[in-house]
This record gives sequence, C-alpha cells and structure tokens, in this order.
Amino acid sequence: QESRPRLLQAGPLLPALEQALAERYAVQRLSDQADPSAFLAAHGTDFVGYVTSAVMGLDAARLAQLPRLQVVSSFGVGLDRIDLAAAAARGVQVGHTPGVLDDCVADHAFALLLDTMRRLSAADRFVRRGDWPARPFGLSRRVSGARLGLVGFGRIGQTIARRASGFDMAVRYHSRRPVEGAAWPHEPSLHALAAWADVLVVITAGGAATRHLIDRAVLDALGPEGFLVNVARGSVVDEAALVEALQAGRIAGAGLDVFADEPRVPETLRGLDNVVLTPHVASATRETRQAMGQRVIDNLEGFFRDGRVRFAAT
Ligand code: 8YV
Repeated sequence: QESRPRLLQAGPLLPALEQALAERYAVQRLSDQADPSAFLAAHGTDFVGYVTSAVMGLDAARLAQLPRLQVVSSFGVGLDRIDLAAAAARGVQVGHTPGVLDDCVADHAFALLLDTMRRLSAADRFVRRGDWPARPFGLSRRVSGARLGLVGFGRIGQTIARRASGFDMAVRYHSRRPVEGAAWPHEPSLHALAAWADVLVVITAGGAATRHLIDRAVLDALGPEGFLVNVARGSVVDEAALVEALQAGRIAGAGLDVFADEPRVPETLRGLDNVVLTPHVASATRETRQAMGQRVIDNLEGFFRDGRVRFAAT
C-alpha cells in the first residue's frame, strides 16, 4: 500500500523535475493514460495533488474530476489557464513559480527586440541563401536611444526596463495602475504609449482582462515605423489584426514568443521576413527551468509539511 501523497501530473515535465517528484510522491501522469477521461472517472478520487504547467493549466471541469484534490503546483508564473476561482471555492491551494524567470524572460524580450529591429534572423537567412555576393542586405533600425513602451509593468516588465537603460532607451509603461516608486513614467493611455513608442513590448498577464488588448487600433497607433514584441500570452494580441498590419506594412515588424493557438503558428506569419518567431521559450534556459522546477517541489513540500504552498497564486 502506497503511503506517500498521490499526485497526478498533467503532462511531461523536465526529466529532472519528474525524477525529484517521483522520489517524494506517488506520481501518475495523465498524459500516459490511453483514455484520460475514463482514467479520471475511475481514479480521480485517488489524488490529493496536481502538478501542471502554465501552459497545461487546470480548468474547472478537470478540477471537478479530482474531488479530493488539495493542492496544485504549477510549473510557470502565468495563471491564466488555471481556474483560480474554482480552486479557491474548493479550498484547493495553488502554487506557481514567480521571481525565478524574470531575468531570462527579460533577456528573451531583448533578444526579440534586437533581432526584429536589427533584422538579425533575416540577415542570417540572407547569408545562408548565398545572397550576399549578389546584393547588399539593406538597412535595419537603430536600437540604442529608441523609445520602448512596455505594456505591463510587473516583475518582468521592470526587469526589461532596467535592461533598456544599457541601450540608452527612453522607457514608458502602461498598466492599470501606476507602480509606486517606479523610475519610469506611467502612460495611462495604451494608444498614446503605442503612438509614442518605436517598439512596444507586451509583458502583461493573460486571461479575459487583457484579451486582444493589442488590437488593430493600437497597432495603427504604433504605426509603419513601429515594432511589436510579445513575451506575454498570444491572447493579448489580436493575431489576425497583427498579421494584416504586418502584411500591409502598417507596422514595421514583430518578435513573437507566444501565439493565439500555440503550438500552431499561422502560415501567414511564418511566411513573413519581418517577423521573428520563437516557440514559447523565453524562460527556457537550463538555469531558469531548474529554478522553476525547484519552486514546484518547494510548493508541494510546503503544503505537505506546513499546510501552505510556498509561492501561492493570488
Ligand atoms: C513556461 C510561462 O514556458 O511561466 C510562464 O507563465 O509561460 C513559461 O515560463 C511554461 O510554464 C512552460 O510550460
């Protein structure tokens, strides 16, 4: 008879994290089951813990299939795919991994910003195709001294702002409320921010409150000389409007790590040369992913030892 707490794992996680979990708990992986619904109907009552990720999430329907659940530990900081209200109503604690990924996500935002504005990936393709002997590559855009507009100013947004000072960039940010003591000016109007900025970096939380915040009107305010970078959630940008704006040259380019229906990326986006596309990897360095895995363990240990996850979602 298994005496360790029983955890259900939504899907694959880092091998080192899966191993650390298996050393401490009795873990089963839902994605290994031939028929997950039948499995949950038969065994849903077995599990006290659920391990998931910001991408895999946990919705109210799944939660209802786990009637004895007490704790959720999610790999990632974003909570837009976890039904926090449904969890709270059941008294289920939710832990996530804030703080440890700010640097690498900010770095990746800058990588996308530099790549789109300086046309790094396009230049690489140009050399590889053997086009260099035939013609000059053409010009890109100056990053140093450019105007950076941040949409969202939480931990990661503020880290991006600090990175920008090394490039002598002017920084302004838009968020629902000004951040007290911030060294950069708050812009209450998203339209005004987009009109002012040379590059708009989206790093706000996903979910219903920010859905399609970046719409056609915001893109038109950014304008034909403006660039968009998104390291938040695909849902924050109206992707169809973005594709149209890019195709028509109504904005200059985009660097995207997240997509409306990832891992599916529209063919129309993949065909554009002024777009840099990465597969949701902003936090995916060895160091950061290891630290995130440790938080997943810490949250579970906190819960089973003291009755509280260490990094609670609020
Ligand atoms: C991860 C993320 O890519 O933390 C988040 O919210 O989106 C990312 O760090 C994701 O959790 C990995 O599954």
